[in-house]
Amino acid sequence: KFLKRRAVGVVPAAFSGGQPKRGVETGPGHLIEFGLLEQLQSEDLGYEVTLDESFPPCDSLRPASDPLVGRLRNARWVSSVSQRVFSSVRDTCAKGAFALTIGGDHSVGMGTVAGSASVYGDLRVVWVDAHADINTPETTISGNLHGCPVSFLLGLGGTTNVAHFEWLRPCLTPDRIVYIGLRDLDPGEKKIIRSLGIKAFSMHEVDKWGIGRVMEMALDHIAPKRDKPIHLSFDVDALDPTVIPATGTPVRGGLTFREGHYICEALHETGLLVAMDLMEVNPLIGDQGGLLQTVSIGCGLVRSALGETLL
Ligand code: EXY
Ligand code: MN
Ligand code: MN
Ligand code: MN
Repeated sequence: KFLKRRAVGVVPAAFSGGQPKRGVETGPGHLIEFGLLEQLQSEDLGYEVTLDESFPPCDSLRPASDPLVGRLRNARWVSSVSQRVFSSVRDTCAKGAFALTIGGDHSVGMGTVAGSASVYGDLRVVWVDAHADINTPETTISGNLHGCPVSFLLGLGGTTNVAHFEWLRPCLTPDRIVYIGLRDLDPGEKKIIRSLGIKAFSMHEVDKWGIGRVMEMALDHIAPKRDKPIHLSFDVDALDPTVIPATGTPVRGGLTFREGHYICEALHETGLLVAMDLMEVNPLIGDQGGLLQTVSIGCGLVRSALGETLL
């Protein structure tokens, strides 16, 4: 309904500055090496695929000095990389193509969603994650910005006045985002979600209703008439660590392989999906077998969101 062309623009967000573990900046390279782009071009899917090859390597945008901004770490670096991601996603969406961002840590989610929202003013967001990523500069305990992108998108708790983030303006409201897969929230994040009444399907709700019903309820909340553009921000740590071992902040009790794919399939079926992020693939966590499994399943999730079916 919204995409004008059967085309995908890929942003390889090779970035790790939103959290302390190295390795996650090599996630995009591994996904591409595994054949993600060819898979999307294959006979089955048949997309025209464009890789943003001008995306700079992680360290090239790293400032010489990046002092703490309050508790926030690497604020200048996260801001400049996120702004770069923002432009690339915005340009892809403006061309009527599907914007696919592969990561890389989830801090750049502020750039991906801001980018698609700048083209699709009425954007809705499905945030699939073990974590809510909604800490503010005041509530964050770790100071890691991959735990904060949603609060920047909503303009919560002083995020509109954080140094270096002047380019980022709030582009989302609490009624336009829904969470799936949550199970590891900081106390301040729970308070924010409750007080803003943000719709969230934690693993408890997935257990209770099943993923089929959860997807219906999630869509009824953000697009009751099924007529709004949707951005899927998928953190691979939403899946159980037995399924996705190569990620930096694994939390037990996660989504199954099929539940993860079902989310992507159900969103594709709506015909409303305009953008997807696949984030937090960290090839340096765990062994070679776990890496291969993570990368192969990561590619499968993207293919499902872009229309691959089982039959
Ligand atoms: N809530 C914790 C923090 O703010 O540091 C953990 C965040 C992990 C975020 C990962 C990307 O989803
Ligand atoms: Mn997460
Ligand atoms: Mn995340
Ligand atoms: Mn994570």
